[in-house]
Amino acid sequence: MSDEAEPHLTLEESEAPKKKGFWAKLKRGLNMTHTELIERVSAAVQGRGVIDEETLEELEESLLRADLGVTTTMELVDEVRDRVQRGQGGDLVRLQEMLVDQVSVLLLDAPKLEPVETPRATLVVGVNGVGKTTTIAKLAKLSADSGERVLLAAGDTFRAAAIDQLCVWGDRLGMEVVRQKPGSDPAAVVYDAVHAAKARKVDHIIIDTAGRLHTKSNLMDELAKIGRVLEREAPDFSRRVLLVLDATNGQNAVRQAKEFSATVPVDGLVLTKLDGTAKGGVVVAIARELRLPVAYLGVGEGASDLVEFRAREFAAALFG
Ligand SMILES: Nc1nc2c(ncn2[C@@H]2O[C@H](COP(=O)(O)OP(=O)(O)O)[C@@H](O)[C@H]2O)c(=O)[nH]1
Ligand SMILES: [Mg+2]
Repeated sequence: MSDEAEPHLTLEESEAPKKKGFWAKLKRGLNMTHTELIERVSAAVQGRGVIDEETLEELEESLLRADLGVTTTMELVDEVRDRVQRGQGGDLVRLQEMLVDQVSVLLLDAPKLEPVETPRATLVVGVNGVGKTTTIAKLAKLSADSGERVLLAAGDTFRAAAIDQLCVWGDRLGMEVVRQKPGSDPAAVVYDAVHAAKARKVDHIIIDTAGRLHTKSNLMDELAKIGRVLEREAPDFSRRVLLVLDATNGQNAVRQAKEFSATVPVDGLVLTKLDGTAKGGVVVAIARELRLPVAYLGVGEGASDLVEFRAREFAAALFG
């Protein structure tokens, strides 16, 4: 699959990212969803030789099973039906092209993550198990690969194992991790991290947090306190909050994102574990319903298994 060519891109938005392996990683990560979306529709179109109501029904079911959500599914199916009636139908390839176009348009309409200048502090939030710590390692690698000095802050002080896990990543990546004892105040960890960062001329501090949704007010207080520490101790650092969601949770991830973004001001989303689900269409549902920028996609457990979210490429990997 790594030999596969980049899709032919026409929209102005999508100068293909030059990062090596981007397309191969994205394709591999979305493989299960792609199969879910294309296999039965493909069999239907090829079996019947036309795009008719029955093939449209297959398409509708596939879109729903891949978790694109009811609204988007209905819009897509209606649009395909319209085009077919206007004589733009045809074979499977034509159908795939239509879907890539339509989904790109939907995704391009969603907000984009504003780049923030260095030095910057990224706060990573999300419920336990969604992939926060792993995502931090990936973000750190991305940052370091682009020449930035990175420092990690073990702000999930709730469990010793969480601190240790971040330190293991720090060792692997050759990055400093600022930590304190389990149970200590995350804002104090951030305070230490900021001072270490200034001393070492760090460009990017990435902060792990214990995102426990059942203690919403605690979470809010905790994040507000971290915010105040950054404001006071590092006013020159730009800040952003990334919410990590597990794509294998499907529509539950949508609910989680709604709850979180009502509690915490979120700048962007990271959808993880796309490699382990046939429900990757949830990315489309989330991008449209939440009006929050999807920033990155997690496509594996390794430090390199993160790709930037790009609308056109994402649509092409789903349906192309
Ligand atoms: N397959 C896959 N596994 C992932 C991905 N991101 C995280 N994981 C796994 O999900 C589990 C929980 O991740 P972790 O970073 O500890 O989550 P946290 O509790 O939110 O910090 C670990 O086993 C990770 O290896 C991903 O993109 N793909
Ligand atoms: Mg963690």
